[in-house]
Amino acid sequence: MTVSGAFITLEGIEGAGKTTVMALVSRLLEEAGKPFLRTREPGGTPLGEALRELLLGHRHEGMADDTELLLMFAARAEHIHRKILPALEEGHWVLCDRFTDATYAYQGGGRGIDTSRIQALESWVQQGLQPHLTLLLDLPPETGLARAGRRSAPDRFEKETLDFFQRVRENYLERAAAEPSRFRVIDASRPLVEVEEQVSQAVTAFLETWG
Ligand code: T5A
Repeated sequence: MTVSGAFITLEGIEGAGKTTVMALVSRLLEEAGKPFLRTREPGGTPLGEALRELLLGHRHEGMADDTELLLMFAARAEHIHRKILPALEEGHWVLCDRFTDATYAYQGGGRGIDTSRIQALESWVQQGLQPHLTLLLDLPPETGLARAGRRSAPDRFEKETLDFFQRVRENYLERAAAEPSRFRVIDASRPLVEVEEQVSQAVTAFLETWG
């Protein structure tokens, strides 16, 4: 696989501000003259969006943890083959709202699925594909859930306990500490203008190194 574009992901618990920050990163890439694809997980393709509805909606409340994990990777396989790899191979950048770090954080940290099973699926489905830069918007779950609650009715994940989101947050932070060259941890508890400043610095520095 030959790629010239970079693959950037945004991560964080609910209400961390990923959607809000996505607009800023898009603007920075536009200003830098980088053609890019903006997408999200689960979703990003017609089949992926259909799987997203099954995963986030309330029709299948008692879904088994393994089913949830496999559906996340089914949506991801479709996304990688139909959208992400073709875009990267054409030299486009890819800006994605969540990727596999979310699986480690939610299905691993949150649900308690063994990491080795997630790693096996990751290696099968991704064949070595990894983000080049991951912006982790970090904040206490209480703050994130309050923000998300003001925005819309809770989806199937947003109905989880505070404890669940605490485990998700800790898992994200552990991953960021283990891979400091890929992750930039943003303090998302700060007012939006400060969050945007942190993100802007991180993306500008990345653009300089990528060329
Ligand atoms: N999932 C996903 C898994 O379990 N495994 C996986 O492998 C994957 C890929 C997806 C769900 O699927 C799960 C995780 C998720 O539960 P989603 O829609 O991608 O769901 O994610 P959400 O986190 O639900 O998206 P949200 O829209 O809730 O959160 P955002 O995008 O992080 O937050 P945003 O930008 O919409 O902001 C929320 C509100 O806060 C305000 C905004 O204006 C908005 O009103 N806000 C701020 N307010 C004050 N100060 C700031 N700094 C603010 N930043 C934003």
